[in-house]
Amino acid sequence: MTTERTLVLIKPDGVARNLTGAILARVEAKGYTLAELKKVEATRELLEQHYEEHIGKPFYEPLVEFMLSGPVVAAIFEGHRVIEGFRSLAGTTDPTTAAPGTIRGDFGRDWGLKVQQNLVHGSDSTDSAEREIKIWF
Ligand code: DAT
Ligand code: MG
Repeated sequence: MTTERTLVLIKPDGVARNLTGAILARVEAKGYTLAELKKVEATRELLEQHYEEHIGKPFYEPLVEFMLSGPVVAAIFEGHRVIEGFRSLAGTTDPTTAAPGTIRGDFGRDWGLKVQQNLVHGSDSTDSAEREIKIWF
């Protein structure tokens, strides 16, 4: 069995709404192991690297502004197929339509079409996980 790592971020909305513990508990309950954890004030430079694939898209600036609006909690979780598994726990990008039972589906609120306020980030491949972990840790 191969063990994978993923980067999980609790975004500023999740931290501000005191959902950090509830979100981390769901990931642990699924059976994944918390390897690293810290609270971070992101910088524009860090976010530019993290969201490099989205530079130039219409939602890029609002996304970066949102991620600078408060502290973020960064975690590394480990486990078999944790990258796919965490994204399944998180639910689809838009909290309004994310399935009930998922983090975004259960805790996401519609703040007026601000899709970026979707509580969590999870890496989407082994390559992006290793790239993102280097950026945040
Ligand atoms: P995900 O976080 O589900 O991997 P993504 O990588 O496509 O989604 O986008 C990164 C973040 O950017 C996402 O969590 C929220 C924001 N975002 C994506 N698409 C958006 C859109 N159409 N409008 C506003 N924000 C968006
Ligand atoms: Mg993504």
